[in-house]
Amino acid sequence: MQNSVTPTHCPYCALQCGMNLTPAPDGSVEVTERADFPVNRGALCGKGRTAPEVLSSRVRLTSPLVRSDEGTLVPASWEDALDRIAGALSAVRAEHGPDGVGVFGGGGLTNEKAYTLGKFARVVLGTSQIDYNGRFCMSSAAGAGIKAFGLDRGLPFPLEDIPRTGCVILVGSNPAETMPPSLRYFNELRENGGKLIVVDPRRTRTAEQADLHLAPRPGTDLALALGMLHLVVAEGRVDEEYVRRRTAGWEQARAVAMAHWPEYVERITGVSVPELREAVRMFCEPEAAMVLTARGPEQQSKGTDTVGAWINLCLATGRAGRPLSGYGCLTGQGNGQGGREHGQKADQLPGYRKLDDPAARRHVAEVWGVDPDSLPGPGRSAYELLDALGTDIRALLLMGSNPVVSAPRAAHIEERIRSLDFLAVCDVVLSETAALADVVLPVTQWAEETGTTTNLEGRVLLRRQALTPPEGVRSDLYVLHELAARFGVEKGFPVDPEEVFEELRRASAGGPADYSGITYRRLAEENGVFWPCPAPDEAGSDLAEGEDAVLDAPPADDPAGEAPAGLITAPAVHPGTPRLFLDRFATPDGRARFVPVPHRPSAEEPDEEYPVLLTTGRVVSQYQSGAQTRRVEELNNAAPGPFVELHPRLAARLGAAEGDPVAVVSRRGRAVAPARITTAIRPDTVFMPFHWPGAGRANTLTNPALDPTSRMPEFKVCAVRLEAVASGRVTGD
Ligand SMILES: Nc1nc2c(c(=O)[nH]1)N[C@H]1C(S)=C(S)[C@@H](COP(=O)(O)OP(=O)(O)OC[C@H]3O[C@@H](n4cnc5c(=O)[nH]c(N)nc54)[C@H](O)[C@@H]3O)O[C@H]1N2
Ligand SMILES: Nc1nc2c(c(=O)[nH]1)N[C@H]1C(S)=C(S)[C@@H](COP(=O)(O)OP(=O)(O)OC[C@H]3O[C@@H](n4cnc5c(=O)[nH]c(N)nc54)[C@H](O)[C@@H]3O)O[C@H]1N2
Ligand code: SF4
Ligand SMILES: [Mo]
Repeated sequence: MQNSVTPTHCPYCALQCGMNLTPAPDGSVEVTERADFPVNRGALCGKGRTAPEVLSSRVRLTSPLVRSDEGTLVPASWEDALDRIAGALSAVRAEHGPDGVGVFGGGGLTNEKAYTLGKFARVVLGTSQIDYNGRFCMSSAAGAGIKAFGLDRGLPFPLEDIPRTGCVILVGSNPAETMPPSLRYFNELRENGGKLIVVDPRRTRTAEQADLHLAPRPGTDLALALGMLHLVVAEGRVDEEYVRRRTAGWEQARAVAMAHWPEYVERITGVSVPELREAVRMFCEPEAAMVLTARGPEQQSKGTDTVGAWINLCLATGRAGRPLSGYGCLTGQGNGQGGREHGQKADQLPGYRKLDDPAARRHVAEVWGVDPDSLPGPGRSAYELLDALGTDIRALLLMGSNPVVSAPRAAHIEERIRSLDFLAVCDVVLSETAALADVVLPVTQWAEETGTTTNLEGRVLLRRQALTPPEGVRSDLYVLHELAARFGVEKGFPVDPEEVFEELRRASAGGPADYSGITYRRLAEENGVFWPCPAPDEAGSDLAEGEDAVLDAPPADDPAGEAPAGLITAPAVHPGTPRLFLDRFATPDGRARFVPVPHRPSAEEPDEEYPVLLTTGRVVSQYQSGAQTRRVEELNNAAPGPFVELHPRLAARLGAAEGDPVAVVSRRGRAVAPARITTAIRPDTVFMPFHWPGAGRANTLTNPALDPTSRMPEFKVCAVRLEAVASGRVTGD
């Protein structure tokens, strides 16, 4: 493996860009272009290019740490650290019952890790209290997708379809900063004569590329979509034939839209009626069109309904389940898609099965060799779980998240974490959350281990090991294997990722996210496989161990398996499903469902005391809680600290000049960061990126109001007031 080139994938976002890694004799690692991977065709953003720096032992953990009697974290042996975790979790279980132990996962974990973590919680700990940070990410889009289409997969088509459609509406998505290599698809769309509409309260780098930028007040996307649907009806643009043939529930949705007059919508959103009309024209005139949402409309206490309203617009105009048309969600984390399919979610079993479905319980329990009745029921959602720490949940095992920085109402959550009897964290660096732990385990990361992820297109990928991990670190799978053994469960928690994947295939067989036809070997030979991909044998789960499904793959010159049937030697493997819903939706009757969703205000609207709206998001050079990217010098120089983006009018009222410290105060707390003054934001709104801890932590301010369906917190809207900070050195931490 040493000194050879390994094709693999970036550790960070949901594009999962392909890259080649070559270790050099001096210990550094060279990243080079991997042009054969179609999603990014060699292009990488700065984070991907510099990702190997986080592999360096200068910035990472290389020994387990345990809290000493003096209260500091000190190095310990693996045996000691694992014994302490097993001992503490058993003690809590004995005293408070299995639900006294919580488990928190992440959408950055590979499918194998997410699967094993969910199994560990249910089978070894017997706890229902497991959830993950993906709940903070795209769970509202998932909820809406399931309601409307009967199935949730980020994009129902590959990115390569974007340049060939007629119009894309990007709602609350800023790929120029969050997925830079994907901009190519939108540029090609425009070169081909297609239109790009961006809906964002800020004129982002993405909005600057758009043919039309709509800048609604944060939290009003639902009204905006209703206003557009109203105009679609009023202007006679409904695709009646499609609505009749492929949907259900139109009359109720239509009635709700008709109650939302464009002038009323203009008052709610601040988007003018002519702009609305122009957007409708651009969207409806071409043959095909798409709506893509990201965190802007989703991270709202009405995120599920908001996405539902945009789906309604697609359905009424016949733009779903047809070539080059559809609704899609741009998922976020490296395995944001797969991480929500294999059982680390509170209500879910592998294969995107429901934990409260008796048939699903039977199927998975059989694969796991346990009694279905022994599986706990659904637990709490991420924020509710974190909020219960130190009360009903006394101990927590955390893998792949840094909630001290990234959870809403973070000061409260930090206090909850501190009140735990016991916290164990597996991480690659000493994150702000790991720093509070009783035991920290240093784990291997992307380039040092093999595993699969599922990108935003539903494409399952093999992220290959390219390097030997440093002394002292072990894999997350090793941790779960060893802990299970200490609980007397010797079998069923393999350390080898491929062995886990083979079991995951069987557990997912027949479920909505069916991976049973996918093998490591296939993934190594193809550029990913789109789920659902059932095993050739209908039963799926009957695949013989080690069976070589790939030998029956379609010929290499026909990777999509689209050659006339006669040319493929039977039995063919399933080619995977790049495009969903073309014949039918995944509902019992095959029809998509309209959901009648009236506008409603955000959980916290501005008032006299808190007159300004705060929204939050990302910058290109930092990733999430910053735990990894703040440790990379080049990225940190580019984005060294938090800031408050505000309009010159607000700044003038405050008497703040560029760079002056500004205090942002909400009902949850107060944050201070330098002013960044720009006309690119609405004058009633300020924006803060959330990548930093300390004084400028955006999540000190955010509102944990939850969406009733997805339990997603309202990261994108809360009410604040601004205060000038008189004597102002702003500390970054
Ligand atoms: N550089 C970088 N890239 C990343 C990440 C990162 O942390 N850093 N994280 C990854 C992950 S996990 C995710 S989830 C994705 C997120 O990717 P995006 O969703 O693109 O990122 P955000 O910046 O959170 O939000 C997008 C836009 O929503 C806008 N917005 C705010 N409020 C509203 C509103 O009420 N309505 C509308 N329509 N728009 C609103 C913001 O101004 C922002 O420009 O990025 C992934 N890629
Ligand atoms: N205000 C505001 N808050 C937000 C958002 C927002 O838009 N606004 N966005 C939300 C969204 S969309 C998301 S996804 C969350 C993300 O926020 P977090 O859940 O905090 O995500 P990360 O910062 O990626 O944290 C991942 C942690 O796991 C570690 N890690 C990485 N890989 C591995 C691994 O393989 N194993 C283990 N054990 N650890 C690993 C990293 O070093 C890091 O410490 O933040 C949410 N918070
Ligand atoms: S766009 Fe995402 S996957 Fe691609 S290099 Fe950047 S962070 Fe990595
Ligand atoms: Mo995310």
